[in-house]
Formats: sequence, C-alpha cells, structure tokens
Amino acid sequence: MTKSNEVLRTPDRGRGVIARYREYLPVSESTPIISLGEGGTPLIFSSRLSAIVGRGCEVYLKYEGLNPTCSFKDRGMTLAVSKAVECGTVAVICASTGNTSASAAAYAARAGIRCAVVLPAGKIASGKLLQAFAYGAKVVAIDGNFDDALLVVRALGRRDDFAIVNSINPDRISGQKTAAFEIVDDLGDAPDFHLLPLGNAGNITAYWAGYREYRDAGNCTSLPAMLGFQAAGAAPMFHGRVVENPETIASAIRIGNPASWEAAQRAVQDSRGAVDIVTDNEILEAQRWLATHEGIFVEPASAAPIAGLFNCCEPVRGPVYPFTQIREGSRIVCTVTGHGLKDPEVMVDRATKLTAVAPNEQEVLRAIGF
Ligand code: AN7
Repeated sequence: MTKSNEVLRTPDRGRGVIARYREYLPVSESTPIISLGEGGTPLIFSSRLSAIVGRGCEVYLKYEGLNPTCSFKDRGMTLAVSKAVECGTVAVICASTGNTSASAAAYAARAGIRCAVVLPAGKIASGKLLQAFAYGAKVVAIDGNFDDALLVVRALGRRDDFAIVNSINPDRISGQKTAAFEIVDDLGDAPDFHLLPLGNAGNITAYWAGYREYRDAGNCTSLPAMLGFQAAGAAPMFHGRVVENPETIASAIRIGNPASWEAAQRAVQDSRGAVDIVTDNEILEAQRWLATHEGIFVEPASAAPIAGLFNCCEPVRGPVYPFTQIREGSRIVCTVTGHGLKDPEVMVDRATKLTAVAPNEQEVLRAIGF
C-alpha cells in the first residue's frame, strides 16, 4: 500500500447541495429550499483497488449510499421538489425502479406535498418499497416494467395536477451534477476516469454536465472519460437498441429504454469514454468484494462499475475499454450509487444459514472457527 485509506470529505457536510452550490443551480431568493442535508458524501481512497489497477493509479469511491434516503437520487430530488413547491405544485409523481420513489417520497413529505409513485410490480427491492410507504407516498404497482411505468407517468404529467420528478425533469439533472463538483473540490481537479452504473442514464448526463460547468468556471483543468456500465441483460445503450424485456438482479438498472439515452451517448462520446456490460455474477462478486474488502456495502446496481473496473484490468476477457493503455498515475473515481441495505434479498441466503450454538466460550470459539 502506497497510501493510507484516506477519506476525503469537505467539511460542510449536512448543509445540503442547494445551500452549498446555489450559484450553479437554478434557484433564486424566492425558491423555498426543501433539503434533508443531502450531498457532502465521502470520497474514499481504496488502496486495494488502486493496487489491482496498478501503475501508480489511484481509485476513489464516491459513497452515495450515505445520502438521506441512501442513494444519489437525493441530490436531484432536493432541487426538483424545491422548484415544484416554488411553482405551487401540490403533488409530485415519478416512475421508479425504487430509489427515485424513495427519494421523491421523502422530499415530498419534507415539503408537505403529496407524492405518487408508479412502480413495476414485484421488481422493487424491499428496502426501497418500504421507504416509499414509510414516507407516506401513494404507491401504485403496474403490470409492466420501468419503461412502461415511465410512459404512464409522462402521460399523467401532462395534467396540471402533477409535477414529474423523474430525471426527464431538468432540475433533477442540475441537482445531481453537484456530485461532480464535490469530487473536484475534494481532489483539487477532475479525475481522469469516472465509472458509474447506467440505468435511465440521468446520472452520467449530470456528472458530465457538472464536470464541464466546473471546468468552464475555472475550478478544474481537465475532464474525465465517462465510463458507464449496464447489466448484460439490460444493456440498450451497449447494444444500440431498445431492450423490450430487460432482466437483471440489479433491479435499479433494469431499464430497457433510458430516458436520457441521447445526452448520455454524447457524454460518452465527447469524453472519449465507453459503455460496457457486466454480468449478474460479476455484479454480485463485485458487491461481495467491496463489502468484505473495503467495508462498503452497496446495492447490486452500484457494484456494476466495480465489476467493470475489474474487467477493465483483466486482459483475458478483452474489455471494451483499453485500460491497459491508461497513463501511469491516473485518478479513477467510481460512484457507488446506493446502499446495500436497500436490497437485502440478495444477501438473505447467506444471512439465514445461521444456527444457534450454546452460550459458552468453547462453543462460540468453535463456531468462529478461526
Ligand atoms: C442505485 O430509481 O432509475 O442512469 O427509478 O437506483 O441515472 O438512471 C434508479 C437508477 C444507478 C442508474 N444506481 O442511474 C430509479 C432509477 C442506482 C439506481 C442507477 C439507479 P441512472
């Protein structure tokens, strides 16, 4: 290890992203700020991932599971709900694979407005569904997938009753770009590579916008290559065509027709990045690796960029991205987007294999088995 496992985090955690970055966001004196103290998440240096990549490269993890509802969605939701309230909206609506609905429900509760969420039946991780109920949202399950849910929500959004808070709402993208600002503020410049999961493709669009805006403002000198990772069974951008029946264990990114497809494609092209795929097995292995080697438990979708990083370093598989050509000493940031506790089902098999032993030293020592 060349460097201690440092945790970078700017001191004003808890202020919320609008208070911290308001000069870059579409707010005015008359905008009510609906915040739960989102953002300011740690950027964690991983000596082990850095060693795996080698050649003096540094790998950092942007730990977005530490936001108020435990995913990156809160950064965009604070702005989308604040602007909705400013416009006099009394109800917000979204389609979701889970995290957007949890976040919308929380911020709507905070604002004192109503929230309806439209979800693919049976496909939402239990922690996320529980959040939507806990925050008092009206939950509607549809007999269809996320893409079908978003079509319904787009139609309902044309009525006056609802403001849509999916990432087709530009305020969501604006709020989410603050993650790129934080990374630059913590590192002192932009990283060389930025890896993240790709679902509805809003986040990669937001990060790219954030990096460019920060560079234009003179806060960084370079821009990263943006690398997005889709699950092999839900990879419309990788294949260049809509996937009718997307399937993956990473339910957050089980999306066959991303709303921000074109903007994300531009981000990838303009940054000289790439879109790659990772299999469900690779995702689960990366999830387990990150929890057991770094103490960072993320949901399956969030492990996709870690799985992608492993593949990029593994010449035998022939990665889409030629990581073997990266410059020595490159800085690589992976966003891990959501907390592992949101999706306990994927861990339950191992956790329930527990059998009780007698409450004495010998028995417990034997059970530990070291
Ligand atoms: C943990 O909640 O689309 O590419 O409806 O929850 O910006 O969509 C969630 C997406 C990555 C993909 N990681 O981000 C939703 C939803 C996690 C996520 C993504 C999602 P985008």
